[in-house]
Amino acid sequence: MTLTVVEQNKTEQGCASDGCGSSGDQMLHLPEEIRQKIFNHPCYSEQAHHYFARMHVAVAPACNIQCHYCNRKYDCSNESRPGVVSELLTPEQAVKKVLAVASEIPQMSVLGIAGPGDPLANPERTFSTFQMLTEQAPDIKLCVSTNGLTLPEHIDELCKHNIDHVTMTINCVDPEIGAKIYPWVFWKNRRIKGIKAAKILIEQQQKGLQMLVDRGVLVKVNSVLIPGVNDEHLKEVSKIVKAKGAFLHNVMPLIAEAEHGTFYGVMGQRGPTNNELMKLQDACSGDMNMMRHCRQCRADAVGMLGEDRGDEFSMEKIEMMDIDYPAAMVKRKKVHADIEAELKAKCNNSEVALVSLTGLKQIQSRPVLMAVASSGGGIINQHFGHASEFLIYEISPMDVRFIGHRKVDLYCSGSDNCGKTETRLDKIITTLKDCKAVLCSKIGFEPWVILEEAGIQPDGEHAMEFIEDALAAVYKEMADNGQLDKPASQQQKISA
Ligand code: CLF
Ligand code: SF4
Repeated sequence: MTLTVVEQNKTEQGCASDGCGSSGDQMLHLPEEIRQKIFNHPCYSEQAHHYFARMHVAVAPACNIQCHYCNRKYDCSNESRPGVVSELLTPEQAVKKVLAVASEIPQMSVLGIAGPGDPLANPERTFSTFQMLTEQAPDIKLCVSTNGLTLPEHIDELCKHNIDHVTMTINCVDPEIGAKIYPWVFWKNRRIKGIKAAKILIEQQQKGLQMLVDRGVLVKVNSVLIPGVNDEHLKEVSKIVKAKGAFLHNVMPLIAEAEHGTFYGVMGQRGPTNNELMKLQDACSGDMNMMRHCRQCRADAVGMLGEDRGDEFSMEKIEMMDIDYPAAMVKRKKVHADIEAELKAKCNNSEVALVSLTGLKQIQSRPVLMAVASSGGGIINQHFGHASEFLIYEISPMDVRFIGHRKVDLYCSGSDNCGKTETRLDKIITTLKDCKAVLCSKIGFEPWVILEEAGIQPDGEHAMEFIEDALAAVYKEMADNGQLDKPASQQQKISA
């Protein structure tokens, strides 16, 4: 059974809740062929990211442009948070690593090449890796991320390898803005600077986007939000790429720290606040599907989005592993089928949440934000003290909407750090200060009291429940207790 059946079920049952995945709305209107392409891709489907993992192999060291937010020593900021890749791999090593990870983590469904430079500035290494994987691991989706400069000349090769997911980073469509982001591009054996360089890059990106869409390849556009440089302009970018047929837009916050040695970092260019990011994503969402669950992964990331199990798969460890990939494929098929069955159960179960929300529609309750501690599976399964990030949802009488994640320092990271827990809790409270409640599997007495004093209701009552159902239940309880009362005239979308 495939997710398509699950999605059909949703339609038949009138299941419009995010209980069937926050991307449910996005998926419901999609043709069958596209749903098949995205249902197990953790980046293209918000729902899938709770269940399926991805990995990157760092085979592409060189780059053909310079971005002001990138330092060559660090991972490509297009797809990675700054941090040196642990090992640069040859294509042969990369394939070995992919087979090892796919055997050990059967829910790993996608292999992406995203750096540490630009994959298409290293075409031999990139395509040789894809070629070997197509032959040896046909059950793994292939994905690539690029700055787009040489995309048009590589489209035939990409299609030959059956790559139907391409991410392109497009930060602007105006060369004057581009000149503030890209000091140079390397084009036809020459280094070109300023507005002329940005113009070439923009033209190549737009041409590449059109060519991919014409061939039926799904394109996700990543944009780095740089306050004061392209913040307002990204709304225009979103409109244009949507009109050209891009499938998804992922607006990511600039990461700029002086210690990364990037131009922006050294010059003190700040990144956006949570609120600025949320506002811009909402402003763009009128025109296209927005990705809100990106974790800005490293170019050698392994595991579920938000986790990195790279250390378990160093080449030294992989050399010691005995990999039987045909046997692994049988196991992987079963695991993927089980996930689909679970998604179906979840979809049916979400009827309960729908009923709760429907009941609330008569109540003039305001939308609120709530935070959730989850380590995956779409359920509340993490101790408050073990959460390194919280998922943030907006709950209203109309729906439960995923709006992003916020990273925090672990509240509880072992006895050596016990003295620091107070400061950490202060920071967590600052990060979650606009949330009405925080749902987790368990929470200690001390943080409970302090959170409550800060106006954030801790909740450990919904451990192992589906996130959307639990949020709907807590919201209903708060509304019943009069904690959300507010005249309709004063209601306002929190993230608007
Ligand atoms: Fe990797 Fe990118 Fe493919 Fe995903 S990541 S190449 S589309 S498989 Fe995903 Fe990571 Fe965000 Fe990228 S969460 S940084 S969007
Ligand atoms: Fe760095 Fe990626 Fe920009 Fe190249 S495209 S300069 S690797 S961020």
